[in-house]
Amino acid sequence: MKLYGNPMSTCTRKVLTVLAEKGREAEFVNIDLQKHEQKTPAHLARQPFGVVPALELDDGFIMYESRAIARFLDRTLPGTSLTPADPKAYALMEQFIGVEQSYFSGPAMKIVMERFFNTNNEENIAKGREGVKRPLEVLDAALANRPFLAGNDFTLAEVCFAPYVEYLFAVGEKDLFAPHKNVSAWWDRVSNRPSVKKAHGR
Ligand SMILES: N[C@@H](CCC(=O)N[C@@H](CS)C(=O)NCC(=O)O)C(=O)O
Repeated sequence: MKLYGNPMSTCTRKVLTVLAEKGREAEFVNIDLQKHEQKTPAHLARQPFGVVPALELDDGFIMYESRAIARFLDRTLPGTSLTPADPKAYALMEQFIGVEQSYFSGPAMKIVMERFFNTNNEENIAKGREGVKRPLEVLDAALANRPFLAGNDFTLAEVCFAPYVEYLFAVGEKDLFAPHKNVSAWWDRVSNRPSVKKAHGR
């Protein structure tokens, strides 16, 4: 199995987290985003939108889209499932993956990009900070009476949120989390998980 990705990429990190949870390694093929290797014909043949990651199985099956890959690996690799069997917990997991994708990661990355590349456009940062406010409030309320977003267990919902939260802390935005005690306690649990540490190069 080959994973075409970049170790700094949030989307690649979701896939790496699932592999680490399952105790599996894929052959990692580094796609250099600075050199635009994601736009080469060879990579476009695996990922027609010219981004990472893409997964290639030993039988030649190729797929892309980080959340789809995460679900596929969780379903096919042996080990503890990251998808709840209980239908309501499953619904909550999918709901929060939707929250991450639709409301959180966009504004979070707006902040991260400005800080990470030192462009520091304060207008963009303010928009990003405003954007993540409501999702963080919603997460905080959800985590008031359970340790993880879908219930008692770490699931693909945490896998999907972790790379963006990791970057917000890495670029010094920890004050965003200070008013949200439940989110802060949750992040303590999530960020100390060996799979999350490994996927994020810690
Ligand atoms: N929806 C895609 C998004 C992939 C994506 O945007 N990847 C970023 C890195 S996290 C990328 O390759 N950026 C390089 C570019 O846009 O050229 C997924 O979840 O896999």
